[in-house]
Order: sequence, then C-alpha cells, then structure tokens
Amino acid sequence: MRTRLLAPCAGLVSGVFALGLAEVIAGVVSPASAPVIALGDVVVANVPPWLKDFAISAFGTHDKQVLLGTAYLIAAALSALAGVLTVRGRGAGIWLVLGLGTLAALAAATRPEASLLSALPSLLGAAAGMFVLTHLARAIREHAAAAPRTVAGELAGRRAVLGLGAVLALGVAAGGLGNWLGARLRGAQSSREALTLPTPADPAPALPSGVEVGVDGMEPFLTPNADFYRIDTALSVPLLTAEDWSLRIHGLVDREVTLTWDQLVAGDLVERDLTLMCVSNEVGGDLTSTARWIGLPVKPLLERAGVGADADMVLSKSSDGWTASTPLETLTDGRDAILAIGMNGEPLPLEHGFPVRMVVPGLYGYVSATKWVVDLEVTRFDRAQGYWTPRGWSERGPVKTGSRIDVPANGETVDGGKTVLAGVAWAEHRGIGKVEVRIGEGAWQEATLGTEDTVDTWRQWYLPWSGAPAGRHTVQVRATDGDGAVQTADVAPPAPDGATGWHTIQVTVG
Ligand SMILES: Nc1nc2c(c(=O)[nH]1)N[C@H]1C(S)=C(S)[C@@H](COP(=O)(O)O)O[C@H]1N2
Ligand SMILES: [Mo]
Repeated sequence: MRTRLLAPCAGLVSGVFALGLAEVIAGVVSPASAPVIALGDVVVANVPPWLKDFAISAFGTHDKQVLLGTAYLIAAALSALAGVLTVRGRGAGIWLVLGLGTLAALAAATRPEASLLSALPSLLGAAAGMFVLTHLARAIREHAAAAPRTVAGELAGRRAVLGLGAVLALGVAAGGLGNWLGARLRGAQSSREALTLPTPADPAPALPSGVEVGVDGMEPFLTPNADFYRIDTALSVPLLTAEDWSLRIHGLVDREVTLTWDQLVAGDLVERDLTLMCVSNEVGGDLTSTARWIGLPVKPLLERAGVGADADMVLSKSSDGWTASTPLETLTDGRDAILAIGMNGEPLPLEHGFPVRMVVPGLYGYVSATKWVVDLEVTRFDRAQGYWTPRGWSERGPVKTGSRIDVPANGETVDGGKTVLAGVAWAEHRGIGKVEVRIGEGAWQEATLGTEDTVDTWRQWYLPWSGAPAGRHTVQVRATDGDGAVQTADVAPPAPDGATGWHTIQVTVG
C-alpha cells in the first residue's frame, strides 16, 4: 500500500466519519443543521436568478439532488486534500477541517429556526474528523517509516487499511442512523399517518365527465401526489407535526389571531380543484400539476383579525423562513384562497407542505403557495418583500395564459394516415375559452376542448390531424383565456414574472 494513496483515503474516510457523526447529532437537534444541508442552504439563498433558472431548466425538479451531489463531491475533494496535508505533517490539513466545520456551524446557527444547538453537529463533526484524521495520519506515517517489505511494515500497512475500513463503515452507518433519527424523532411522518382528513363542509362536485380528452400519452387531469411537481428551497424537508402546528396572523390587524390544528379542522372546510404553476416553468415545461385540495378559506380568518385599511399584501412564511408576498385582494375577492391540509384525498405529503400550506388560484406558486406555513403578516408591498423578490423576481406574479402540446412529443415520428394532437392550456382564474393549433404556415385551427372543471384548473384539448404529407412539420399552439385575451407570441424567459411565447414542436410524418 502506497502512502501516496493512503493519505487522500485517510482524508476521505475522516470526512465520511465527521459528516456521519454530524448527521446523527443533526438527527437529534434538527435535520437542517447537518453541515452539508446548512451550507447548501446558504448557496440556495444566494443563487442569482439566472443560475436558479439554469438549474431548474437543466435539472428540473432534480436541482436539489444535483446541488447536494456537488456539495458532497466538493466535501470529498477537500477531505482528500486535508488527508494529504496531514499525512505530510502539515497543520494546514487540520485547520482546513476546523475551518469548514466552523463555516458550517455558522451557517446552521444563523438559519431562521436555529437554536444554539444548531452549531453542534458541525462543531462535533469537525472535532471528530480532526481526531480521526490525526490518528490515521500517524498510523500511515508509521507504516511508511517501517520498511515496507518487512513483516512489521506489512502488519502496519494492513492495520492502516483495516482502520480506514472500520472508520468508513462507522461513518456511513452513522449517516444513515442520523437521517432515520431525524425523521422519527420529529414525528412528522407518524403525525401524518395518524391523521384522518376531515370531511369538508363544502365538498367539490365529482369531476365532470370529459375533462380528460382520452388521448394516449396525456397526463391525468388530477395529478397523483407522487407525480405532482415539487419546487422549494428546502434541502431538508421541514418536519412539522399537526399537533404542534399553529398559525399566527398579525401585522396591520385589529387583533392578532392564532390558529391551532384543532381549530383549523373544526372550521368550515372547503374542497377545491386547483392547478398550481411555477413561475420558473419554461414554455412547454412540466412545472405545473393539478390537485383536489381540502382546506380552510383564508378570507374569514383575515376578517376575524380585522385587516387595516392601508394594508395591501399578506406575507406568508414557512417554518424554515421562506416567504411569499400575496396581494391582499387575491385573498379577499372571493376566489378560493385556502390553507390547504388535504391533497387528492390524503393529508399533504411532507414535501408538499405538511401539515398546512397556502394555495391561491391565479397566482404563481412563489407568491402564494407557501408550504409548511406558520405565519401570515398583514403588511404592504412598500414595507416587505417575499423571498424571491430581492433575488430578481417580480413582487407580483399572476399566472400568464399558456398552452402546451403533449402529444406527440417534440421530434416524434407519427403516422400520416391518422394521428391526433393534444395537450393542456391554462389561464388560472380566468379560464380557457379557446385553443388553436397551427401546422407550418397554415391557418390556425380550433382544437376541441375537454370539459371545463373550474376556471382555476387547466383544460385538456385535442385536434385530429390526418392526411398530412410526409416530412417534417412545425406545430404550434396558442390559447385564449375566458376573457377573450389571446396568449402572447412574445418570447420571454421565466424571470422576472413568467415565460411567454407559443409552444412549438417539430413532428415528422412517416
Ligand atoms: N416553504 C416554501 N414554500 C414554497 C416554496 C418554497 O421554496 N418554500 N416554493 C414555492 C414555489 S416557487 C412553488 S412553484 C410551489 C410549488 O409547490 P409544490 O412543490 O407543492 O408543487 O411552492 C411554493 N411554496
Ligand atoms: Mo415556483
């Protein structure tokens, strides 16, 4: 065994051990205080809009895994470096570990929901890492000093390798234990499993027949929870329980209101279908899904608190400090803005905001759909900002009219004899009046619409297409909303307030 190879391995192994131990402690303290999560959160909070845009368009809803993967790769490289430095007898290796641990501890301790304990995982992890690294380095140096071909040298080498393996296994096991502990101790999963959703006082009618156009390859009208798109800044899902949840309504109000879980479920719950859309959705993108939500209307709650005459915004906040700025009028003009607890007949999944999130028809998620919501501050746009506004996104985010071709897929070859074009269109809270399709430079042809569920949900469409000549064709779609406004052809990127332009695909007729 060469020292040259053992040194970076010792660093890596110490790194795994340090992070594993930190995970266990974070499992007890709070999952978000784990060093890589805490540092990753700082990165997420400071990404420029173009980079967030790029990450979402390149990796979609896998942006988190990519970020975490990158973070672990960097941690691995730095650990290896610390190993090499330490084995060579340089103090810089140990200082590197201490520096990283301190940075991560600071990041964890300055989180919105942090306590003094939040610094512990990184500090103790770093201490353990320094201890293990120092000892491994010494063992490796002894091995190198002994003549490698002697029995003593062989033994020292074997001992070094065994030691590395044992520490590595311990670290990995600790990491797994930490994650398991985190989920159990906070009880979010068991709280969710123990719940039975209350029956809404005002249930949604059965889905009208014909909301699905019945074309192969189309998504279902209601998106199963497991397939519902997910976007948020939380590298580790906030773990709340229904029993401990409460919501504070304050700010420009006559009286503060605190709502507990029991009070929420005892209220007049409504059930509503609503399509949610992310402002980062590119033209033709899939960051939109539809669910049947159960929740408590926001309006009567605000009335109970008594909203001041000069208020024009509600800043909703999640347990991990994320915020959304929602125009007050969209919460009081009679549309179905709700504090949702149910999603397609189940309690909210943890990653979709358990136990309570907000949804507001007609607004992009970043200005309305706060998950893990715990605080509503009645305020003004000239006094407060939502999370994404100082990061280059518009303070208001009404959903823009849009449409998408789902069948056939872009670049697909179809049978010219008889085929069908199909997709979805949306104009939340205005509804869809018309969808038109154009093939090449031909005339716009009106598609057949699926039955409307509500003006707050997307609408499927289809257009039979037969007798097309062989070759490549461009297909475009545009929608007209319920007020008669045609979807704009102007091409705009997602930032700052939503992408526009007509979805255009290429289809080859075979
Ligand atoms: N707490 C919290 N809520 C959040 C976000 C977030 O980052 N943190 N992202 C918002 C954004 S940008 C969107 S598009 C929707 C997505 O909701 P979903 O993940 O349930 O689809 O959640 C919104 N609510
Ligand atoms: Mo979003």
